[in-house]
Amino acid sequence: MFGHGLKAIGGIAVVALLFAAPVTAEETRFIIKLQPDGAKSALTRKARIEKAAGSGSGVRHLRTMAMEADVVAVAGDASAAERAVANLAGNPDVAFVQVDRRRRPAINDQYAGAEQYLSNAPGGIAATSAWNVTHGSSSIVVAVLDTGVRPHAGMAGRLLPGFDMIDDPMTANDGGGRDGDASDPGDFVLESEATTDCPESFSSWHGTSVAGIIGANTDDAIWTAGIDWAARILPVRVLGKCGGYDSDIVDGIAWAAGLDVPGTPVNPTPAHVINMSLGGAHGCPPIYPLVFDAAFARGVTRAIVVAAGNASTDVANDSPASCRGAIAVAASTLAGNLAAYSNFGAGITLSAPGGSFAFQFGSIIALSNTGRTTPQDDAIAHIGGTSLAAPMVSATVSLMLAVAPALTAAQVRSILTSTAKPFPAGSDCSTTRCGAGVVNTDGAVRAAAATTGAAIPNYEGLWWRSPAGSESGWGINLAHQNDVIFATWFTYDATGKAWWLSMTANATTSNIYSGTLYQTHGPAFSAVPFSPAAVTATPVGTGTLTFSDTGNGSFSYTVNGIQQTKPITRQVFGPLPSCAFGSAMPLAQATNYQDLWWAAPAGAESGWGVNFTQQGDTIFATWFTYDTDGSPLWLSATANKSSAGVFTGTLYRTTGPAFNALPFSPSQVVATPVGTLTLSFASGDTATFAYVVNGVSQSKTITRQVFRTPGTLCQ
Ligand SMILES: [Ca+2]
Ligand SMILES: [Ca+2]
Ligand SMILES: [Ca+2]
Repeated sequence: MFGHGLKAIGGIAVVALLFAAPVTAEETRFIIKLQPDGAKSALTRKARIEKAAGSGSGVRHLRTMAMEADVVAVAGDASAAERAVANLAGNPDVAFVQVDRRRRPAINDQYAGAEQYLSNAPGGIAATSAWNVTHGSSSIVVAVLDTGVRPHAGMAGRLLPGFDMIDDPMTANDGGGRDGDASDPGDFVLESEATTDCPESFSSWHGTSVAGIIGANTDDAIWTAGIDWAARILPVRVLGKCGGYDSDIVDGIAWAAGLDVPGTPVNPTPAHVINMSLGGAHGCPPIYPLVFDAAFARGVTRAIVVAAGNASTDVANDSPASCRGAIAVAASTLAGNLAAYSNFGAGITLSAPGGSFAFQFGSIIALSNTGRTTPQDDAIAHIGGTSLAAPMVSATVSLMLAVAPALTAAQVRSILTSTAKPFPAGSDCSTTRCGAGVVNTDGAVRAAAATTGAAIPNYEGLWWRSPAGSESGWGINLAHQNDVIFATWFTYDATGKAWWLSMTANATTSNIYSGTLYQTHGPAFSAVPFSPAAVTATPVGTGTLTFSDTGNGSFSYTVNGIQQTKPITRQVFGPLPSCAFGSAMPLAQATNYQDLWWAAPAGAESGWGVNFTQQGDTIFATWFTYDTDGSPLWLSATANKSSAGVFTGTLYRTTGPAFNALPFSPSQVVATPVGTLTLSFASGDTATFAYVVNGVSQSKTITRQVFRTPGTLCQ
């Protein structure tokens, strides 16, 4: 089982509590947590444990650890030792006893491939798009509990000093126990050192690879691209030769989170995210939920991300991934299937690319070292495993915290799972097998930013040809809610008649939105009732909006085979409001009414609408509806404030050069008054839309069209 013997402590004392005598016989280690000392016995925990164990039990106190727990050793292999401590476990003074198991890096074999996992491919994490929102923040700290790190040139400037938490010098392989140097001396196992449990192996440089997935320097032309360009990596060394003990890992978690660990200095840079690409068999031992709870309670740590393990089994059989509070990450392929090696099951929180045996799905390129035993030169490795999937989630969280530092642990978990990419059709994954989906770095970062209400560039408003006025007569109105822009393009058909097309454009990055352009026919504007069922939308092409900032961009379209690209800019006729998605203020309280509106209740007359662009006391309204023959028709009005919440103006019907005319000559645009418009706002999201057009008078109640809750507010 897990009774890997302590080969030699060799008299190297860690703290005075340690027995200094060398150990030669096989021993099994346990973690013991006592009940609170209700008797106030004034005994040390060591004395209480020895008393509870009784004389002749063979229970030997090794040291105290975090969470007011203790590590003990018992002579004999695991089964013999477990029998020996059975009495101890039943003692009323003992809260729990668990075997101090060894955990291993959750790594697999080597693969060839590229960093496709960063892309917007179906199984990719869309980091490249997230980078349009943020590159990360150097004030965010990600702890990597692993084999330590090499000072790889691909991570230059990104490493904090960290700590070496490995207590057993044989495991540590750096000549001693705990120390302040978390550099990785190699975790190779020589033939002479090998056991059944611990086969001969080369050094893995595992911690360097994991750290590099998170924080390799990006866009610097060398080595790999990390997911977070700025966060600092806090290496906490807990794995060495043959992995590492639960007791060191738990102390490493406590230290990383900023909690007290006996005999160690307090971590001056507590970690916002803790990554553990490690694990081992058996369900969750009780010490892990304790330290997780304490880490979250300390307040800095917002996520503890754990690799699900590579045993192709239910994650319930792997720890600490199965422990309450962990974000358990399974490995997916770029096609959105479960990686062949990955653990799975109801305990998985979500998946991330881990590299695959199937070459065409790509694998993971990570920072490494050429040394087979001791460290030599910087290198890359082509590797796979849930070890690589977990840091993709950790880096996603560090980017989320860069834009929304106040997110709670619960919010982090909720955003990760709610934004995860659903498994594609035909995937062997389901939510009960591989978690909520594949981590969506872009979606998670945008959702995190939305909680602050300000971080996503918002392009809502009326735009026209740049430079301003050069093609006066047509325009495009953008209703922008989170990752979607609903665009209505006011232009002219080949006969010069007012004509509009609409597009639901989805974000491919924070500054590029693309969609299908539709021409819509429907009941005449004056129809009573207006029946949405009679509206038909026909795709006529595609459009892409690309923004260079929140006031300038380009509109590129292909309509009926005609391709054009035009620079566009905001149309300014008064003081520009500032618009944001997800404002804390309810829409009903807004006093700026800029938005896309439609008949109330929402959807009652789906098919027509009106865009309001409000700058100061002026609303420019573009009303998209249908002519008496059902063809698309738009009318516009400049409505000025006449009293509180009331805006009035003249409605115009416009003719002009066809949308594709070159040049588009504004002098050929003719605007003819056809009636009047009165807007009366009862609140920020309810109004009366009253008009008289060619003698036809109507009044309709309208409301804002919210297609991404909670909508966009301008003020
Ligand atoms: Ca050491
Ligand atoms: Ca060290
Ligand atoms: Ca790089």
